[in-house]
Amino acid sequence: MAQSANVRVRPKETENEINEKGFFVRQKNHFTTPFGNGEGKLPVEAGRYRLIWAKGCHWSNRASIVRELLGLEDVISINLVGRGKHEQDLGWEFVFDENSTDPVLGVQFLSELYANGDPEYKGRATVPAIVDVTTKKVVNNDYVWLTNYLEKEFAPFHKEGAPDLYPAELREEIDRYNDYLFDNVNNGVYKAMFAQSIEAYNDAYNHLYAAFDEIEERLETRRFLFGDYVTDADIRLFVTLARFDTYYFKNLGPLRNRIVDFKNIWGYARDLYEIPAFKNNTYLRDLAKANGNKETIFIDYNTRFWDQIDYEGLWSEPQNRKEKSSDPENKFKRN
Ligand SMILES: N[C@@H](CCC(=O)N[C@@H](CS)C(=O)NCC(=O)O)C(=O)O
Repeated sequence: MAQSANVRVRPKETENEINEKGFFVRQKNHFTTPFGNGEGKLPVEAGRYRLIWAKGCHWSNRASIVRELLGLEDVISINLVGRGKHEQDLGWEFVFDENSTDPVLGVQFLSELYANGDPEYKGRATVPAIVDVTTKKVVNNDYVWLTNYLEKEFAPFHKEGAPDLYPAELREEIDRYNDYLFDNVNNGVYKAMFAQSIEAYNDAYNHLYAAFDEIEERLETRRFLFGDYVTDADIRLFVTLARFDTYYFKNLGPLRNRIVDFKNIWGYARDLYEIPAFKNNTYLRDLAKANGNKETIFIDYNTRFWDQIDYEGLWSEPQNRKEKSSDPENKFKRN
């Protein structure tokens, strides 16, 4: 197939997103127009948007979980991207579709949809991306607020009895906690993994484990981060936890603890994994999948064992987190 002029070679983080001290400084989200009613906002409509995400990417996994928890499957369509093999790195591609082409949007690479959204865009074409199917343009890639838009602005389209993941009385507190999670955990792992100086690495590593210690303590008395019910903050934490022992550990160097070593955090992660929307959107085996060469000596752990480990079985082992709740049979506050 002839390649569209809109396909871009992927710019490298190590060339564009590292500061003079070796710290990773993430590129800014480019498409940040909020959803809502009124001028300058993206209209909230059913059938107009498509969520593009990737199994490995926790920023986008958040949105795929929330979409399903809220019953928005018929309101916002969805598709997955992956990596294809090309001489140059061309970034995310619709590799799971026939002819590697998204059947609704008719393109092969995510960068084409970014270029439709802004021909001058020079950054990495990232997921999550929300595409307006009427224009085939990326209209929002603001992973920071995306789940909150689904929770708040798309409320008229939620299924009956959908969970209230972003209760009005907790919003400020959830936002503050989400910022903390972002700096120390969600982006904390990336700060460590992409650090180009040992100073930057140690700084990120120390913040990450200090946050895990705080969370472990918090979860001693609460079933979920904000008490008896799952909120937006739990989804953000879960998606990083799911990748930690399966995938991130390889690039994090010697670990102080794995997730399974934290009594509360590990029980909490499994409590969430029991919920179908979490499980359906968490591809543990794919996260761990390795493509190292088994024929050589000194082979990394995942290359040797990923196909022997029953990740789903491990994550489905029983836990007793119910004990921490005053409403043990319900994980959600419902509207
Ligand atoms: N939009 C954010 C965060 C989302 C993000 O980093 N997504 C990653 C996957 S987890 C991605 O899509 N990367 C594509 C690429 O780097 O080519 C960013 O621009 O940094």
